[in-house]
Amino acid sequence: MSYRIHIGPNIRKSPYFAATVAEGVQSFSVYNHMYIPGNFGDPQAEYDRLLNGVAMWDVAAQRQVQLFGPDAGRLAQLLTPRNLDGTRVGQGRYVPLCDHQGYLINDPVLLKLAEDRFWLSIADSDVQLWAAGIAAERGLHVEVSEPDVSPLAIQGPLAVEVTAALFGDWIRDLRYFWFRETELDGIPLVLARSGWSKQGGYELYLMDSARGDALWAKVRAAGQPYGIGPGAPNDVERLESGLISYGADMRRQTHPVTPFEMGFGAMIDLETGHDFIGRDALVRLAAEGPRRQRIGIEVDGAPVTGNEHPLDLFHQGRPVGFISEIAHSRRFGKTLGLGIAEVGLGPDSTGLSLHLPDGDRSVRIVPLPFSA
Ligand code: THG
Repeated sequence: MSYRIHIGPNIRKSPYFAATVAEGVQSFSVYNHMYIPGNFGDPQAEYDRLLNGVAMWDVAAQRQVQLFGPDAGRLAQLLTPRNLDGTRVGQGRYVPLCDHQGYLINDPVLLKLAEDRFWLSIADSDVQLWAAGIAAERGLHVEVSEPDVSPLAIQGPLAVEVTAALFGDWIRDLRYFWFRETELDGIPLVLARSGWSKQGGYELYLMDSARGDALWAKVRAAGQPYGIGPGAPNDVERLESGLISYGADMRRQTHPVTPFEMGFGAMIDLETGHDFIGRDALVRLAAEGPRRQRIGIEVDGAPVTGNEHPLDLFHQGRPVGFISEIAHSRRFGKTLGLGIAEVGLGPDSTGLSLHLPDGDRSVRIVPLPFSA
């Protein structure tokens, strides 16, 4: 390639931007109108740290949408089909958001900070505009804003040691997706047990963007004995682990998908009658039954390292779905892909293929989660 994406004032910089540049960041992507590091020049070392050691990621682009006020809880429940009854202060939940047609528009982590204060830690779409619009049109008493909050992830099997060294042993007992408001030498933050990998870890939600360099340096120093190094959300690991990436796997404007198709059916509560955006559409879709479903594939032939856009999936020449992301897994010795396809295609289907830049490839549907 002979072109570059330029850095300019229309895209925001993370509070960790300077720190990641100093670490030798080699590429950025754009997520929630903010640069997010892609890699630091040695993908294999970054993958190995995530699987066997510990990595630190600038994930400030996981922006927070804050709901604050007496109707904050009502608005949170209105935004997601997941039943939030029983969610406690200090607890996080994975909460798909749908539009009125029942299509997914984001899949945030919800943090309940207080009875009247919630954060939606969002994937790549403009949830603040959406939530503010819904709140105003429904006459709710709630402020919707984007607070000065920027997550830094510590991921990998040794993340627990690094985080304990920084905050103390209480962090070992934190349950998955739960969090606590705390500070690190006066740096205000929320510490959560979460992160976009299946290797375990924590996320530090920095609450003062002026302290990005300081927080980065403290985590790096505490991680030094454990071989910590920089990294970024890892496409190979996330495919191996079956994590969903809104924007890659689905996007409302380009490749819309319903929660039933995405495999979120068990999270959707249509029984209790609570009101939420998209309810009527989901009731209808549930009655009809899904026409498409999430699939995993293995790609035959030479390793494929990635794809620049969703790829049409063909069955004996007929388009039957799409593959959203492909990556080669050394661990499993296979090229893996995730996608959406018509129901009825199963592991026994033959004649499935993709058009790749270097020619047609046959592929096989395999059960999720992937394995070696
Ligand atoms: N952490 C935080 N914010 C985020 C993400 C994150 N915002 C953007 C994006 N990631 C939101 N999407 C996801 C998708 C998957 C998960 C978390 C956020 C995830 N899924 C687990 C899984 O699928 O196995 C657990 C799901 C569950 O138990 O309900 O962790 O990573 N702060």
